[in-house]
Amino acid sequence: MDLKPYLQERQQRIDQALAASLPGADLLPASLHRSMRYSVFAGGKRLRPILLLAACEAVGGDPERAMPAACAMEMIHTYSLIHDDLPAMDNDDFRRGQPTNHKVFGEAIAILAGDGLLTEAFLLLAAPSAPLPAEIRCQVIRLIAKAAGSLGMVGGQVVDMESEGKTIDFPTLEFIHTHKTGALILASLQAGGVIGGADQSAYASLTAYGTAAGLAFQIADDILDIVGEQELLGKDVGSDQARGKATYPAFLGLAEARSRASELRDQAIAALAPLGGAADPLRQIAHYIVDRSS
Ligand code: GRG
Repeated sequence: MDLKPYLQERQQRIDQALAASLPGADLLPASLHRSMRYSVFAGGKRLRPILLLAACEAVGGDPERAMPAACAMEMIHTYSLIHDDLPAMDNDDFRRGQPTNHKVFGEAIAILAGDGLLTEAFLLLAAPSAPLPAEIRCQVIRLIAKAAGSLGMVGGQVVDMESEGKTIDFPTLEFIHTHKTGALILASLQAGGVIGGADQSAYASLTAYGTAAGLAFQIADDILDIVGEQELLGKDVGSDQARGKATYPAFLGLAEARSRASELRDQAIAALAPLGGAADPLRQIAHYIVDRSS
């Protein structure tokens, strides 16, 4: 299969579903809804929803049934980026090639847009229009909530903030990476699997893939912060070093970090063996995660 058209087609379908799911830009309060939509449609890669749909398909499920969960995942991811860019956190001016949300709408609306997106995601997951049995729906809500909350992404963000400018050990670095970034990626795989009807063995394959791919993604992100092109990334490069952030390349050196990312990619792909050809998109996405330029 050719990954580029596959990704483009998925991005388009996800964008359409997101546009239909989010409150309209003219709905009151329009400032808030415009701000939520601004960041959601600022040009993200849609990696997490694409993984969620691909995981559903890999276990023989219908990806359309997984679309509300895919949109919810992108809303949560976008909220995290809006909040991460705030002056109280990374204080970034650009994201996805556009001025950050608080630069356009002001800090208070940016905070509330993040809150709105997080809440909207769970509204979507709980909505009766989502074509899922109640038990599956609850399982998906639980695993996404855990991944996004203090035991997952938010917890990873806190340890990351508290580690800035300090010397940390390697297990702490891995904790930050697996929680701040890895948790949502892993939950995307698991949620897609649950919606697609994965049995225990298929769920274990997706979990192993998601764990390895999530860490590989963050290592690739660390590497891009050093060698990436600002124009392609849509954000400043070199910011990790400027902020004294611990990263894989800072710990291992660039070459070793690259080889660790490749190792994790191979581990992720190996974990998919029991799923056969239906998991081909996930295999290709593992390559893309490590070799991407943005
Ligand atoms: C503020 C609660 C809270 C959490 C923030 C995810 C996160 C936690 C912060 C983002 C900081 C960051 C840039 C981490 C690096 C990995 C990452 C999540 C990159 C952005 O994800 P992409 O590349 O972005 O998938 P797009 O724009 O393509 O969706």
